Amino acid sequence: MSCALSRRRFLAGSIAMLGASYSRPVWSNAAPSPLPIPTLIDGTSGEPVDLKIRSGTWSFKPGVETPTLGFNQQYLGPTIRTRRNSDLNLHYENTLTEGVAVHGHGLHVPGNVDGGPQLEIAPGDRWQPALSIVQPAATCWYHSHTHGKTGQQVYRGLAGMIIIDDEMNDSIALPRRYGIDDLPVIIQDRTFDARGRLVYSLDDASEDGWLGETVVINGAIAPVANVPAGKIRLRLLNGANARFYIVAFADGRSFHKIASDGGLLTAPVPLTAMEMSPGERCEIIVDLSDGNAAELLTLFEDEFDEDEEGAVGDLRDLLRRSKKPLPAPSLTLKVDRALSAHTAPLPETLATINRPKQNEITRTRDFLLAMDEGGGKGHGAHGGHGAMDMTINGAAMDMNVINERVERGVWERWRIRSNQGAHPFHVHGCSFLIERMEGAAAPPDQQGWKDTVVLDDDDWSEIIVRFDHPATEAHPYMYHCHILEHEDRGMMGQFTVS
Ligand SMILES: [Cu+2]
Repeated sequence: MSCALSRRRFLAGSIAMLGASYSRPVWSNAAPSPLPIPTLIDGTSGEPVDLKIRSGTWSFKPGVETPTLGFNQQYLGPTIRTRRNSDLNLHYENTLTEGVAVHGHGLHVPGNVDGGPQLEIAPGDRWQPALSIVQPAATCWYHSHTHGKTGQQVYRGLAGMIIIDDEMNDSIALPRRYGIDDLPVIIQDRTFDARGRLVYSLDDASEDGWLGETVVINGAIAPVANVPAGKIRLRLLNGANARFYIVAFADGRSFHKIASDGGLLTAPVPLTAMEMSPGERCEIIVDLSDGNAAELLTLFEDEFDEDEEGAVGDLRDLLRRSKKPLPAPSLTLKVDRALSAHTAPLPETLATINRPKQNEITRTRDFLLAMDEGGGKGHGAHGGHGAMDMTINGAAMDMNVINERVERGVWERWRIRSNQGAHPFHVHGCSFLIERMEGAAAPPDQQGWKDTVVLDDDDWSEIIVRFDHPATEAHPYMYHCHILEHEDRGMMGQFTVS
């Protein structure tokens, strides 16, 4: 069978000026929409943060309304700002007619406040998790994790960003003015019908998951943000259901990656392009002090041919071999010289990351993510026509089965691979370190704290992980593929920490 998910590993390298012409989308005659900036809610005071799960309508295409879901707002949710060593009290209210579970993705919190599928909020009910934030500064997010419905609920809009600050982040010269030079950038792709309304069907999703045709950034198609003529921090979140992106700028300019899923890297890593799999976050700094607009590209990785050598260092070469023309930019950063700019040099060092010694890693577990022909009997309710069985270590997700039992506070090595294709493997309740990725040593920009790792069928990806919080049988943690249609079809397991 075809396996569009298998792909060469994209390695960022030097990129010359692209100078490529791209086809502008048909709606470019309309004035570009400004980048929507989700409302910022300060959660550091300990006062409850009210998050009403609601239905709404949203216009992705001008003049066309489509039914959506959101937290407080019509689509997506507010950005919640919190801080290490503070309490974050969330008050969810589910006003929908269906149940919703909301997971704090990337948070180091116990299983009973983690928001896995066992913690579904019934229609009309409330859920008030009290979170102690004990982890370093990071960009995290919250999103639907409802059993069998995660894909459609996230697609309709149930996702938002969480920003954690700490003293380390405060002490170094980084842009930090939310909505001015520190921008949330939630990347998703959506498919629309002829009338411009959202289309989604788990049953009709391919084996690769639901791949949208049009990229939306914070819910807007090809928006423009006016920014100062200085350093701009983008908190990129791949919030797509299934799409792997290659992120770059149209003029090939370099940028610095400063943080991965779980926080700051040890030092900024210069890149001209990078891969982002579903669920991942990357904070980057791009310098606009030259006054030129920067056009952010989010290329669909699956539309690029495999490279026999397994690496691509030049985006021009990648584009030459692509099956489609270079897409229009997903986001344009336009310089407004009237805004005061962050121009301080980028710090040479960022965070300290203490890796455990090899002899501290006491146990190894192996995970095989598998897609097999079988009529979808592994998850009959969402099998669909010709759906495949989606399993981890031979078992589809079963709410009544604990698949692994982990000891608290002990380092483990987890080796993960698939029987076909690439998958982003996400683990709840922790940040981990990548030792090997698809058989190779982790590249410098993947050597920081992570909660999602890409794996494939060629070789093992290996992480070292430790859990510092409890997760009981009643409220276990999850590990799963973050292609949401794979998750909803059963590619997920449960584990306790005690
Ligand atoms: Cu998967």
